[in-house]
Amino acid sequence: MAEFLVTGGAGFIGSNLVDALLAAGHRVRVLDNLSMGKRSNLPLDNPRLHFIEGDVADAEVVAQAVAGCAGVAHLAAVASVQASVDDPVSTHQSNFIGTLNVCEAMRQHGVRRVVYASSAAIYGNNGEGVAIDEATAKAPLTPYASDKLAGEHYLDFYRRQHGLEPAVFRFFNIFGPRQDPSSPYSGVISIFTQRAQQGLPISVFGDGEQTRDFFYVGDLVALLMQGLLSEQVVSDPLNVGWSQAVSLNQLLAEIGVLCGGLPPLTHLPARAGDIRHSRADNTRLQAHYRMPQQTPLREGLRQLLGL
Ligand code: NAD
Ligand code: UD2
Repeated sequence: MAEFLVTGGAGFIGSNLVDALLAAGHRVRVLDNLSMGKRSNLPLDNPRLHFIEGDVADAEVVAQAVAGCAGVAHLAAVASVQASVDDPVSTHQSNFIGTLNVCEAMRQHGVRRVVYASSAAIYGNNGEGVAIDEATAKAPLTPYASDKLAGEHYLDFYRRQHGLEPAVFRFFNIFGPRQDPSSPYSGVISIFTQRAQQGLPISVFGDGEQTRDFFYVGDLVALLMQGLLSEQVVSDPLNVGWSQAVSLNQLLAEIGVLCGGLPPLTHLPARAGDIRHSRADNTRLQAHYRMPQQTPLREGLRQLLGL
């Protein structure tokens, strides 16, 4: 069994990946600065887990964390798009310099495989209303999206120049246990389920007929594991979505069924710049990865609600 580094491993997606790697018998190092992640997301008493509290913007810390690993899942980032708009300079340290530090540390230490968390945000508003494929023109509209796209380009440079093996995934809307609901810009499912459980009013921006392609974190982890462990990986970036459109109104109906009713709904104006319909074309992903059996929305919500 090998040892893997998960940057951002104390966060939502990272900690779910850590659980899967440990369950498969591997050893895991986590590098996280706990800006969003929590110690309580990690099984710290597991002797196969080594937690390093540190910053991916610190090249020396990253080099130490990378040395001797079989591969890296690079998930550390300030995941809030709004935070990148409010503070582009500081988020760039985490979201871009952190990625460059990971590339450089891997080159130094001869580690090849890296799984990279890119985002549908790199497409901006392009492809709205159709299934978005990877050839869709890129339109990074925010510092967050620009850093993610730049990270993709740097990983490709290190692949060509230094033999890195990047597996690049462009996540659409991921949901599931441990997603933090505390900001207004948190994932809509984390906000709606928390408020439904607490009986607090729910704000719907617009008419609720906007659609998203929701992907359960456990299904994502199955793909990330393949990205880390497969003999070979395709270097082209791959969209991660089910190519299924679910409206917020459908989502609310599902949550209502599971919670035995919904709190009052308040309709507010649509968010400025909100994308009306976002759906992945996942043909390329299907061609290169063993797709997990889809966790249906209702089952994912059940897990999230602890039912
Ligand atoms: P998250 O905030 O729960 O996880 C990110 C983790 O990175 C946190 O634990 C945080 O403490 C850590 N971190 C942030 N800056 C750091 C730094 N400078 N040094 C070390 N650790 C740092 O968010 P998440 O949803 O689990 O996101 C994981 C990755 O997936 C991120 O790269 C994010 O941009 C990407 N992503 C997520 C989604 C989604 O739908 N959740 C969509 C697209 C892309
Ligand atoms: C997602 C990503 C974002 C970026 C973007 C790129 C998350 C959390 N956000 O934004 O980082 O990658 O995709 O396209 O993954 N809404 C409400 N009420 C609420 C909260 C949200 O109605 O309390 C609406 C919101 O206006 C939007 C939909 O729900 O229409 C989904 O919102 P979101 O923030 O979960 O995700 P999204 O797709 O806007």
